[in-house]
Amino acid sequence: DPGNSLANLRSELDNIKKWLIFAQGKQVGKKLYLTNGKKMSFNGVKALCAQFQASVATPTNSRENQAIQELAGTEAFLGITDEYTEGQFVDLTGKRVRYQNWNDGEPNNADSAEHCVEILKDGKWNDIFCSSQLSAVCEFPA
Ligand code: NAG
Repeated sequence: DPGNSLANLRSELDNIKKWLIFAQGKQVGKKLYLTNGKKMSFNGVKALCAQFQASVATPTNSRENQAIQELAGTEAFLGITDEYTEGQFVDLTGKRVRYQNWNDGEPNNADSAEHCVEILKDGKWNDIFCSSQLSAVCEFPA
């Protein structure tokens, strides 16, 4: 019966998702974070994540922030910029971000040219050049 084989397929896909999260990912609520461990520019990360119908990791609370920090293990881009209006940090849908976790003295828009955001090893945020080469972490609907 085709309904049954579809159900089997679904349950097998659910299993594979669980293995992937178990082995490689971090899940917080309805979000799944994955990294390929590669360093690239912000546009590079955006394009990479888009290939998988995913977005750039964008923490909206401290649990998500910690998951991204642990997964990346190093500096990584977040899906947040002030490239449209200086000092106004928005997510990739253009929505102003509420949760923020800036390092002391940040964002400082160094050289008047830091319009992207990196998560540092300790989980704090720093504004940084979008052309920097940083780790790629994508965000998927879990
Ligand atoms: C610099 C950072 C800058 C940060 C400052 C804090 C780079 C290219 N620049 O090294 O974003 O505001 O430290 O002291 O990493």
